[in-house]
Amino acid sequence: GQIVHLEDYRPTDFVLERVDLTFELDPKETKVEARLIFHRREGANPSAPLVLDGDELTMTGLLLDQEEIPAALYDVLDDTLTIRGLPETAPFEITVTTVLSPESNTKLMGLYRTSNVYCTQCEAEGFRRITYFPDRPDVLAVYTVNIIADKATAPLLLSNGNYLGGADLGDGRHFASWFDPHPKPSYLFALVAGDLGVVEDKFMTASGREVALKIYVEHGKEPRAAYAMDALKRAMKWDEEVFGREYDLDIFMIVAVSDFNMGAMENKGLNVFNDKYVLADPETATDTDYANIEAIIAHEYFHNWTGNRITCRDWFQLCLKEGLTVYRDHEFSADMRSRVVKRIAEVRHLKSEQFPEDAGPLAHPVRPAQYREINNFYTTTVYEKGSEVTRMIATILGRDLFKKGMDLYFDRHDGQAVTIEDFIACFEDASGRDLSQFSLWYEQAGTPLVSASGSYDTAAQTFTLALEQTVPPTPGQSAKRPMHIPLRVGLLLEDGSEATLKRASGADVTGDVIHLTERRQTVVFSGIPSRPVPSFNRGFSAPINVHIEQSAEDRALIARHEVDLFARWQALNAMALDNLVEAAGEARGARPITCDELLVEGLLAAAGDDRLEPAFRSQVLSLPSEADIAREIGHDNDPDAIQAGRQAILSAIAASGRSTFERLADDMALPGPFRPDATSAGQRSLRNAALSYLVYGDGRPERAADAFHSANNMTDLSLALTLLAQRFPDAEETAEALAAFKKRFADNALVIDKWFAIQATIPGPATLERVKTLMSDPLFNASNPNRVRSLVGTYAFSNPTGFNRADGEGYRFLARQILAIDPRNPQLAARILTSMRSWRSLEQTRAEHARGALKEIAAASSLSADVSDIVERMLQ
Ligand code: BAL
Ligand code: ZN
Repeated sequence: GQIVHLEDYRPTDFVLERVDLTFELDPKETKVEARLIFHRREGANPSAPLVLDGDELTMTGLLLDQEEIPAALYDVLDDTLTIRGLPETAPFEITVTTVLSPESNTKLMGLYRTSNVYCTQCEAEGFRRITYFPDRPDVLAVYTVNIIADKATAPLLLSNGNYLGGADLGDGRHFASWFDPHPKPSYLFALVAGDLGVVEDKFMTASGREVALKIYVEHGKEPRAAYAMDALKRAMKWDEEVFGREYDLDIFMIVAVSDFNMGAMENKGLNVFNDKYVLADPETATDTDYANIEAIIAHEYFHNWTGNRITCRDWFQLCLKEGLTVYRDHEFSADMRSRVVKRIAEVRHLKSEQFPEDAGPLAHPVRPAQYREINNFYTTTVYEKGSEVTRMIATILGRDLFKKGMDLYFDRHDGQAVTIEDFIACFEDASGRDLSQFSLWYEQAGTPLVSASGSYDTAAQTFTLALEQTVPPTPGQSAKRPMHIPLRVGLLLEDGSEATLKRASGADVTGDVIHLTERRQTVVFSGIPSRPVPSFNRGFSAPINVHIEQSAEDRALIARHEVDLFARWQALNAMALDNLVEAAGEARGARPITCDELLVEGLLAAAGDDRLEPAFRSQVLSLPSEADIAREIGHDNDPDAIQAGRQAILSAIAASGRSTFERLADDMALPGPFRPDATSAGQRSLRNAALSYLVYGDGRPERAADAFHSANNMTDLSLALTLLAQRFPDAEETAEALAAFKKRFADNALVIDKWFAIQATIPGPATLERVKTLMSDPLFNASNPNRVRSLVGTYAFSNPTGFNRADGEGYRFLARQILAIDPRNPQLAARILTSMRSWRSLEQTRAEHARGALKEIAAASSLSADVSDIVERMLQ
C-alpha cells in the first residue's frame, strides 16, 4: 500500500445521492447488484472521471443509466474502477454487478460466512470488497437493501434501518427489503442472513417512541444474551439522561457471531458483535466478562450519535468517533459501577497498553498525519489516549461548559462528516477559551513527562511547585512543543488534612487544576501553615508520566488521607513500583531482596479497611505487573529478573499479611446464588486477591485446588485454575483441574478460550512446548480469531518470561505463526505482531533474537500490507 497523507484530503468530484443494493446470497457465488445515483459536485472539473474503490472483486456487469458502458470508457485496475465520459451536471445511475464467494473470504472483511451465517464487516475499507464504490467516510448516502436467499438455511435477512417488507419467491428462496433513512458512509453498512435465535425486548424513548430491541444469537444460546439486553437498555437510557441523545430508528439489532476480527461493530441499527462480548451466564462468564459486555454494548450503542449521526471526514479523524465514544463508555461504566474503581482500571489499562505503544516504534499521534494501512490504527492511542484527551477537555472546561460544547457539536454537525478541528471549535465557541495549544494533544505523539519539585518557605508560608514538561521524541517527530497539561493537585498537611489552594503567582490555577502550558513553570501557593505533601495528577487528570522526588513516608500519608481515592491507589502503586524496580535490580545482581515496610503497612491498612469498598481494596492489593515494571525500568530489561524480584515482594507481603488475608477470605465469601452486580463482583475480587496471597504464602496447591472444586461461578473457578497453573504448573492437582475444566466446558468455545489463555500465561521457558501442543488440540481452531488470540496472542502479549525466552525461541515461534496467519487473515496477524512493540527495551541478547525474528518476517515474500507496515515500523 501507498502512504496516505492527511494534508492531501480533497472532497470527491461526485456526490452520491442514493444507493440500492440487491444481494442474491450463495455461499460460493453471491451476486451483488449496486445501483448508485451520482451527480457531479458543483465546481468540480466537468471532465473528471468517476473513480471507485474495489478490492479482490469480480465484476460481471457495468451500466450507465441501464446501458452497457463501452469498454473504452472504463478501466479496471487492481483496486479501482475508473469511468469516463459522465454527464456534466445531470444525475446519472451507475449499476455495478459483482460476484463474491463469502465462504472463501477468510479475511473477515466484506461479506463472509461464519457458522453458516452470512455477515459483513466494512470498517474501515471492507465495503470495497462487496462492490465498486466511493469507499470513504465522507460519502454519505441513503441505502435501500434487498436480500434474496435460501429460505431454509437463511430464514433471517437483516440490514440497516427499518424493515420495509419481504415475500416468498416460490423457488425455495425469499427476500426482504430494508431502508435506512439516515445518510451514512459505507463503513456502517451491514447485512446478516442465516438461522439464528432471538431475544426481544423494547425501549421507550424519552420522547415516547417505542423501539424494538433484538439480539440474535445461535439457537440455544438465547438465555446467555439476557445481560447484554439489560446493558443495552441501561445504555439507551443513560445516553438520554447524560448526553441528551435519543435513538432514531424503530428497531435496534445486535447479532453475535463467532468469527470476528474486532470486539464489535457499530453498523447503523445493526451492530455485529464478537459473541465473546454478548454471551454471559454465571457458569461461563467472569465478572470481567460481564463488565466488558456492559461497556462494549454501550460503546457500540453510543456510536449511533458519536460516529454514525456525526461521522469522520477521513480516517485520520478516527479518534473523533473512537476517543469520544470510549470517553462516553467510560463515563457510563463509572455511573453503573464504582467511579474510582473504574478509573483505576482505565489507568492501569492505559499504562500497560498505551504507554508502551507511545514509547516504542509504533508510536503515533492520537490523530495520525499519515498511514499505510488504516487497519493498523485501531490502536490504544487512538482509542484510549483519545478518550483521555476528551476527558482533559472536560477537566479544563468544567462540567457545564463541556456539556454546552457537546450539545453544540451534536447540533451543529448532525448528518455531517467532520474533523477534530470542527470538534474543538465547538468547545472553543461554547466556552470562549482558546484551545489551540491544547490541540497539540492530537498532533504530538509520546507520553509527556512532568518533573515536579516542591519547596516550602516556612517564614513566608508559601509552597512553590517547580514544573517542567518534556515530550519524548517519537518516529517522525523529533522536536516537540510544550503542551497544555491540566494537573489536578492536592496539598496534604502533616495531619492528613488538605491545605486550601490559594495561588499567589505563577501558572494558572482553577479549582484544584494547575494549567501547565510552558516548558518550565512555577506556581506559588500562599497561606500554607506547614510543609505540605503534594498529591499529583489526582484522578489521572492528564495521561502523563510524573517524576517527583517523594519519600515513602510522604506517599504513605497520601495513601492514608487523600480525599481523592484514586490518588490513594496511585500513591501505593507508585510505592510498590519503586520497590519492584529495586527488587528486579537485586534479583539480577543475585543480591538479597528487601520489601519496604511502609509499602506492606500501606497495602495491608487499605486492604483491611472495611470503610473502603472491596473492589477498591482489591485494586490496592493487585501489584504492578511484570510488564509495568519493565516499562518503568525502560531499557536493558531482563524479564526473568523482573519476575524473580516481583515474586520475592509478593512472598513478603503474603507472609506479613497472612492474618488479614485469612480474615478477608472469610469475610468476603458470598452466600447465596451468583449475582453479577458491581458490589458482588467487588467482594469476589477482594476475596480472590486475598486467596492469591494465601496460596502464594502456602507454597502448596491444596488451597487453590479446594477453591477450584468449591467454586460456583466462572470468576472463582478461573482464578483458582490460574493460581494452580501459574504457581504449580507441574502439580497433579493442576493437571486434574485442567482436565476437569476442559471436559466440563468442551462444547463452549468461549470458555475453552480461557483454558487456552490460562495455560499460555504459565511462566517460564517450558510454556512454549505447551502452547505448541495446545495448537494441535482438537478444540483449537487456527482460523478462528478468538482461539488464536487466546492461545498465541496471550502467550505473546501476557507471558513475559515464557515468550521472552533467553534463547529467542518464543520470537521465532511467533514469527512462524504470523507468517502462517497472514495469508488467511492479515488484520489478525498484524495485531498479534504488535506484541513485540517493546523489543528494543530488552537486554541485548533477547533484543538481538527479537530483531532476527522480525527480520525473518520482513524478508518473507508476499506479506500483507497490514503485516509489512507493522514489521517495517518496528524495525525502523
Ligand atoms: N468501530 C470499530 C469498533 C468500535 O470501535 O466500536
Ligand atoms: Zn468504537
